[in-house]
Amino acid sequence: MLLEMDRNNAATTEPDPAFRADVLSGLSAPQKAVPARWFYDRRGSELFEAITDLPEYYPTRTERALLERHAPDVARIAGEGRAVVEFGSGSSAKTPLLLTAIDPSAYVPIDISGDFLRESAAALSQRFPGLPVHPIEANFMHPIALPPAIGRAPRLGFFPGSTIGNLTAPTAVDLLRAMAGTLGVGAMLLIGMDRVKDEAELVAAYDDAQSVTAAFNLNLLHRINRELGGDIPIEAFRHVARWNDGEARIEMHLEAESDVGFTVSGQRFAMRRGETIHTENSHKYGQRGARLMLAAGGWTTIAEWTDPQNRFAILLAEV
Ligand code: AVI
Repeated sequence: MLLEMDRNNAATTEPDPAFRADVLSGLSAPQKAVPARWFYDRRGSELFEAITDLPEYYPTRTERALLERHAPDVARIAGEGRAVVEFGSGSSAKTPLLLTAIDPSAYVPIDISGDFLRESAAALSQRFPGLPVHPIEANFMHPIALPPAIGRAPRLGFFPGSTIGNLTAPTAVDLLRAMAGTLGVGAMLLIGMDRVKDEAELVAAYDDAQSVTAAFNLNLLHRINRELGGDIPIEAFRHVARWNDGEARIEMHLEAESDVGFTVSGQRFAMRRGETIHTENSHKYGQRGARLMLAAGGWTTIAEWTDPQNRFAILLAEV
């Protein structure tokens, strides 16, 4: 999964103005915060891949098992011959499970990172010879015109990984509406959503024993220092993952362990000991909450599958 690739990893390139603006305004707010999409430079993407293999991080393997088991059910309900449109396709790691079952008329992966997108689209074309693959490099938060070459077959959107959980409810609803706009009349959507569960299990998934998630979180400070000319003393910060029960979400923060001062892009910032930079929300959903959010986004849930421990769900919805 990759929301934002490292277009600015090299110290020689100009800083991304959007990254700079987000960091400077986020560090100036009373509760300091940097949007989670900036985690995914090259190192951050590697660390995220490592997270998905951790014993504590159950979502990836649970969703994979659900897709292995229930992709034929999806095919039975959705019917064959749909064009599959994957949002934030990244490495398209789970896609073959769906494509094998559904026998699509075309596959349209959409991702903001063009290089990554083309690489994984080429790999998929090799694996499914004869399947028309039309990668689109775009931000899927807004409706996107699909290529006319995919014809008028109804579409099946695919949004795995509980990536929706990284958005607040209003943004998630906007995204679901944009997806409905992109996919058009008669569309269906297969979406992965993480479940509310025992707090200890959730916190462990975001604060693992090997500290890979800590490295993922702290990598954001390295990125700020490298790309925005910062001098943040990274060793003065620690990774914190906490459950916010009122919002039903895991929050990740970077907490200052002493009073610190630093400069980013020529601007001075100060933090008191214990003060945090909020770096990520990962919302979890009950059955009702998941369906309500889909409904607010214009989708009616028509089927839902969970694992025996009800850790994760995949939902099939129609417009
Ligand atoms: C990408 N996203 C769904 C992950 C999640 O679980 O919220 C990102 C992540 N952050 C820490 N661990 C994984």
